[in-house]
Order: sequence, then structure tokens, then C-alpha cells
Amino acid sequence: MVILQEISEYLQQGRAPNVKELVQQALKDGIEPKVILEEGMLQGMDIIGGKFKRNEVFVPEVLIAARAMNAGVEILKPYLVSSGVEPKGTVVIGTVMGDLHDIGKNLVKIMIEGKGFNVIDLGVDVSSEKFAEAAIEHNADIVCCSALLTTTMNEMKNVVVMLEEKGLRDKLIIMVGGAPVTQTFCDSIGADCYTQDAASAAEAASAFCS
Ligand code: B1M
Repeated sequence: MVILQEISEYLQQGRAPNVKELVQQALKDGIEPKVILEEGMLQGMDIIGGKFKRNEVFVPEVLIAARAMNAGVEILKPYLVSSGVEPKGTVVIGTVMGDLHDIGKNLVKIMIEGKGFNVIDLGVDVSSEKFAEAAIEHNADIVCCSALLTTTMNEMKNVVVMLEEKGLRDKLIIMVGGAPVTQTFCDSIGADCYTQDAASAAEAASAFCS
């Protein structure tokens, strides 16, 4: 359908008002919310995610596309709930204690939301206690920790230990990432999954909950 293609293209261009307008139009035309989400918006977000991974577009383009995605999702949210599209799972995400960098974490959040998860964003400077409390409160399937500083990445180990102490360790997946984080580091702290970028994080989360 032409309108879905247009939604995808406007989303890739980050044109939030056009995305909102066309999503409303598509609903008026009787197109199912799930189809608008998957064949219009998520299709556009997937294209942007792929381009970002291949360094064909950069952070500003992804952020404005993400903003357009959020604008469209806001219109669709009530319809998605009423048409019975269940979230794929619940993800608790935050930047670890002592660390205020949130651009990468926000991208991971958006990409994971784009895959159909309910995401609880704890923000920045999040202690291991707060990660554990939120995981319990929201019955999380996945806990995502981001760190940008070599001095704060070790806080991820405390999150793993805290989740162990609370008896949650084998009930959820712990994902870690951020510029200084590596697969070796992930293995050394006993986390479950390291991914290098936001699109891969969303793919991994999706695979865990499929
Ligand atoms: Co800061 N900073 N910074 N900084 N800052 C870095 C990280 C640094 C490398 C710059 C440098 O010196 N070259 C350096 C760290 C050095 C180190 O630890 N080895 C540094 C420093 C030292 C500092 C301060 C200490 C500076 C100072 O005050 N003296 C200070 C610390 C503050 C604190 O956190 N307590 C500081 C402050 C800041 C600002 C506030 C000014 C600002 C942050 C604004 C904000 O985030 N709202 C800032 C910025 C912008 C940067 C740089 C320039 C850019 C970071 C960024 O957003 N990149 C950075 C240098 C650089 O990276 N070139 C730098 C874009 C973002 C999309 O990438 O976050 O890596 P990134 O996310 C990627 C992946 O890593 C991955 O996906 C994302 C997208 O694909 N990813 C995950 C991230 N989290 C993931 C989680 C996952 C999976 C993947 O699973 C859960």
C-alpha cells in the first residue's frame, strides 16, 4: 500500500508531523494498527537501523527518525492496545551508576521499543539496587545496562551480583553495552549478552523473547 511506503519514507527522513498525519490517515482508511506499525513504521526503522549499522547514516539522522517513530507510536498506542497486540516482553534499561551518558542508551531503548517491547527507562546514574527493584516491580524479562566510561563499566558487575542476590539471576537476561564494553568483559562479569550497537541489541532482545 502506497500510504505505508510513504509512512516508512517520512519516518526515515525524520519528518514527525508527516508521519503523524499519515498514520492518522491510514487509521481513517481502515488499515489495521498492527499493519501500520509493522509494514509502515517498523519497516522504516529497520531500514534506518541497518543504515546506522553500516555507517551510512549517523546519530542525528537516527535520533530524528526515532522522534518521528515516537510521534507515530503515540498516535497508534491506544489502537494497538485495543486491537490486542501484546508486548513481546518487558525490558528495564538504564545507564549505570556514576555515568551520565544517555544518547546510546536512548537509541537502544528506541530500537527495542520498535521491536514491540514494553521498556522501563530508569535514566542515567542508576544504582544496582534500582535496577533490581525495577526488575522485580515490572517483572522484567531483560535488564539492559549501558556504560560509556571505563570507570563506570565495572558497575555492571554490581548489577549482576545484585540480581543474583535478589534471586532473579536465572529468571531474566542481562544485556550490556556501551563504547568501552566488550564480549570479554561481558563474559568476565557473568552477563548474558553483549552487543555493539543499538540495532543488534534490539535483534538480540527479540531473539531471547521469541
Ligand atoms: Co563524555 N566521555 N564524559 N560526555 N563523551 C566519552 C565517553 C569519552 C570517550 C570522550 C573522550 O575522552 N574521548 C570519555 C570516556 C573515556 C573513558 O572512560 N575511557 C568521556 C569522558 C572522560 C567524560 C567525562 C568524564 C568528561 C569530564 O567531565 N571530564 C564526563 C563524565 C560524566 C559522567 O558520565 N559522569 C563526560 C561527560 C559527557 C557529556 C555530558 C558532555 C556528554 C554526554 C551527553 C549525554 O549523553 N546526554 C558526553 C559525550 C557526548 C561524549 C562523547 C563525545 C559521545 C558519546 C555518545 O553519545 N556517542 C564520547 C566520545 C565518543 O564516544 N566519541 C564521550 C554516541 C552514542 C550513540 O554512542 O553511547 O557508544 P554510544 O552508544 C552506542 C553503542 O555503544 C551501543 O549502542 C549505541 C548506538 O549504536 N550501546 C549499547 C550503548 N549502550 C548499549 C547497551 C546495550 C547494547 C549496546 O545493551 C544493553
